[in-house]
Amino acid sequence: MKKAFLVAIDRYPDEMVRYYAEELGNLALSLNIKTVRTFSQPARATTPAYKVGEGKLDEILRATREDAPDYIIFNEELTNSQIRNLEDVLDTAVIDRTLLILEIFAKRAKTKEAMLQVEIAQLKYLKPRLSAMRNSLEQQQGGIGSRGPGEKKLELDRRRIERDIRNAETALKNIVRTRQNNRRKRRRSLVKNVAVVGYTNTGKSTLLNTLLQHSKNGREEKSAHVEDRLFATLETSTRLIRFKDKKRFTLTDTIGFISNLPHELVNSFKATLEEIKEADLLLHVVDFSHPYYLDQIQTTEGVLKELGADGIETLYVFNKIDLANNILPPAYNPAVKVSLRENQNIDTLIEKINDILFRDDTVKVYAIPQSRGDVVHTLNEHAEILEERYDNDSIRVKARVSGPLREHLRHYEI
Ligand SMILES: Nc1nc2c(ncn2[C@@H]2O[C@H](COP(=O)(O)OP(=O)(O)OP(=O)(O)O)[C@@H](O)[C@H]2O)c(=O)[nH]1
Ligand SMILES: [Mg+2]
Repeated sequence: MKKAFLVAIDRYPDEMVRYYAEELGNLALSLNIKTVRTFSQPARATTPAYKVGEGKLDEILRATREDAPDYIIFNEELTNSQIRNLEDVLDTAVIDRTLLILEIFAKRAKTKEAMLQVEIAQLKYLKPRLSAMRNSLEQQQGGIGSRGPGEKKLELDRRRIERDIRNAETALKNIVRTRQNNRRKRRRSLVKNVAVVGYTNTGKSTLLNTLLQHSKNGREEKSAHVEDRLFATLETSTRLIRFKDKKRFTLTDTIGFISNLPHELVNSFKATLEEIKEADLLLHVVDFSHPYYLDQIQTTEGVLKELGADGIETLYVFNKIDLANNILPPAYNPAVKVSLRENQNIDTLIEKINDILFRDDTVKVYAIPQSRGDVVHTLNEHAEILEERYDNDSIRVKARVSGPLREHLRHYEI
């Protein structure tokens, strides 16, 4: 296992700095990098050349002589010249939070789509930092970096990077187009869409699995991967959920968010996260046992805003009440408290989802010509049928129908 020093820039109250440093330590750990020392630097003493002040730089330098870390990891993004200056003085590879997160995503990405998105984000991060990254993470681990000294080589690499970005973007566009077509088909099928969002490791994939267990077709659908680590999920995946009374909707599990999520990543994942924008309802999962759950909610809402997905109706799911059962914060409403792992309060959760998603369902009567078996079929598929009888050459159906379905069948309403 490699060793690292962490450097936290102190912009928050003490306790919170410690927590964010711990989160950074966990991120490093998922790349098999162990934190051996943590330094914190008050924000007011930072300098443009080194990020840290000179006193702190000296302290870190002395410590590197004792511990010889493989990396020095900063909790904030660094510029090209800061990385170069720091590496010159410290003679150790310097990594920032962004590069660390990008590296984790790169390691975990499984599908072609996720891999392309990460590649684009990495290249965009790398482009302005080419000259500084000579000691960086990927070089030692055989990742994407291939840079050498000398401006001439550098120019060449920059052009190559631009070309690689363009190629990856084209490939991604093609994949995304296919997904969009599939989504459009779903739209046409009059099924509502629900997206699960939230900070990483809060229980989003567990929520998908829990709802699948309560779904009539639960056994036919594949469950999601759950793990106690940051960024266990790196791709969006969608399942069909069927409750009683023909109440059906699609449920999409998404990538978790984290504070200071790199912009390059948010941008390149925008295509995948489009599904959030098109959702009729967001289930915002919160780890209620986390000391900074309120900050995590704000981080998540910040990213949603960046994606243009704010303003979508949201049900807050305060999870892990088996660990901590707090009083619900009134600002986040409607909300439900659950333990997804211990199956506490799941009925209430399902009831609330139903209430919101199907609240505009109303009872209508239709007269459908017998020749239009397809229309009767649509009703049978999507609506709760209350009464059905033959009336001369038409079929009369009384059913509870959703808004989009009402629109679709307006012609037959009586
Ligand atoms: N104690 C407790 N743990 C839970 C509960 N729900 C989920 N977990 C655990 O929390 C961890 C993360 O769960 P996931 O469902 O993978 O979380 P996620 O939000 O999908 O995480 P990412 O995909 O990494 O963003 C797992 O170890 C779960 O078993 C709960 O109600 N109580
Ligand atoms: Mg997950």
